[in-house]
Amino acid sequence: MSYKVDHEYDYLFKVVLIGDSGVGKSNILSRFTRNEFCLESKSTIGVEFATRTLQVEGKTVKAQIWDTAGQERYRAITSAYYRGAVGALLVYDITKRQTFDNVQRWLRELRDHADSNIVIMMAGNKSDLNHLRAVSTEDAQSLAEKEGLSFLETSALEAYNVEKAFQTILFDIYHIISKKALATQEASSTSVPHGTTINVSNMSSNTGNKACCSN
Ligand SMILES: Nc1nc2c(ncn2[C@@H]2O[C@H](COP(=O)(O)OP(=O)(O)O)[C@@H](O)[C@H]2O)c(=O)[nH]1
Ligand SMILES: [Mg+2]
Repeated sequence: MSYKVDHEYDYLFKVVLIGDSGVGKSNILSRFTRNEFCLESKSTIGVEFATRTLQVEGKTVKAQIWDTAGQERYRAITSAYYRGAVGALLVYDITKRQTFDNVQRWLRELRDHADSNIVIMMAGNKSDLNHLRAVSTEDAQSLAEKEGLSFLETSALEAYNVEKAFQTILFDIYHIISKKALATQEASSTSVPHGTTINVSNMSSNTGNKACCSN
């Protein structure tokens, strides 16, 4: 008799989507995980999370990306949303200045609720609407530098830089994790052995996906 051990990935990384309502978080997620885009906003019907598996430096990484179901509108995101997250994509809308001004508020939220080593990428979404631009790339770049964030402009509509944004986050997380693992190995080979758990893959996945776009 044989049995199959379910090891379809080497790492599972939880990444949260945050940012004001209407900036395009759900569409960034559907673009990345299903290559879909919805023109109408369906902010009340959100997914809990969606996953996509990809290769990072020869390892199979499963990205579990969490989306809000519109709670951000009421500033009511709970700490459970951030629990276990190793990455965050903080999205604003390049055509709405207020959504960029609120980036600081989202960073405070991350500081309060998320792991201090969380990898953060800021994304200025809707780059296809350049004619309506209200936030310059330079302003965003200097904020990103000041706050130590990665930064890209994206378009969920045109599938521009969405893939790259997630790849960058996952790559950065992978590097932090593999450095930690190396440090642990070195420490255990030079001193009394002790176990260290790198907590990246023990999130429960009893919550299911709900479709955002049914078309
Ligand atoms: N032009 C354009 N519209 C977008 C883009 N991403 C999202 N939208 C639109 O912006 C609205 C809000 O998107 P949604 O993903 O629901 O935002 P969320 O509230 O942050 O999840 C919807 O009408 C989308 O069609 C984009 O890259 N370009
Ligand atoms: Mg949404």
